[in-house]
Amino acid sequence: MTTRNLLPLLFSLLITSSAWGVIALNGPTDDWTAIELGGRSDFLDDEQAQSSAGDIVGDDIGGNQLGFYKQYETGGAAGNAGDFLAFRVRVGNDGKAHLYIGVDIISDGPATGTDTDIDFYIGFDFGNNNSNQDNITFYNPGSDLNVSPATSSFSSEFVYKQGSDLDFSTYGQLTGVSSTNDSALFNSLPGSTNDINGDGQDYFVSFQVEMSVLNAVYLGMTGNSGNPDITASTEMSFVVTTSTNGSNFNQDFGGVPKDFDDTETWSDLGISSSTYTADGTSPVPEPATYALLFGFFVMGFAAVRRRR
Ligand SMILES: [Ca+2]
Ligand SMILES: [Ca+2]
Ligand SMILES: [Ca+2]
Ligand SMILES: [Ca+2]
Repeated sequence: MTTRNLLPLLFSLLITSSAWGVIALNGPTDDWTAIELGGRSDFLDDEQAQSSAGDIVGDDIGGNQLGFYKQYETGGAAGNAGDFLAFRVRVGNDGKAHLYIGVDIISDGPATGTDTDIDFYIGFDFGNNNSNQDNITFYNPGSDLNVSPATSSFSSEFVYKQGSDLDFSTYGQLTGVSSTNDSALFNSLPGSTNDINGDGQDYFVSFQVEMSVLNAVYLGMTGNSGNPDITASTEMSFVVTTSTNGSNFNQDFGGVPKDFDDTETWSDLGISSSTYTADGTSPVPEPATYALLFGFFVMGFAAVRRRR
């Protein structure tokens, strides 16, 4: 299915959305689920290109001001109708850059196992000196493996929202970090700041997409039409990157410092996020954790039997 003949489908989805779970994009971080990348937010001032824009910033593990968040709101209708999935990334300043969230839908791989490639990207062009429109765009990965920074690219795209749309601010916002949107600042937590990397006020890049559209893109544009619908309980993991040119990943990779081996896979680099359900607020336990829990259960059962 090409991008063009996907449009009528998306349009019909838009006009049939009856209940709306729109998310307040500038709400406090306490309303969001903080997600670590490689066990942290990211490093500071670790951009690849000669530009200070697009630096993903945040506290180390366990901090109060992390760099990457998600949020889910159900529209109350059947299935994913009216549901929204939102992302928020903290960047060092409001310079012009392009943000990409890579999404791997878990367990849509070959029957022999779980795939680890990125199924699609959602991009947001931002920046207060941005002469282009602040589009929110879905991207179909290119024909490369899409399992590492070096093997990732784009092919087709579908522009979801344009900066000129009258309702754009409902879908995408670039807002300075303040006590309004950062709960650590609001609560005056020790060490909290609106400028983690020391170059002036940090900014939140926040955007949301309707789950019905995300699902239509996943099934249609990316050629996953044989797979189940993406719903609130669908498991997924994320990578976060920025770019200064909008055509390849040339700036910051969430979770790794400036110098790293970009031929290593996202998972070997440790910068794929943990797995979350679309609406999850904590990671899905990994199979090994289930095994450990089962082990404790068996041991506990044996202890009970011994006591009898
Ligand atoms: Ca960074
Ligand atoms: Ca800053
Ligand atoms: Ca996948
Ligand atoms: Ca980085």
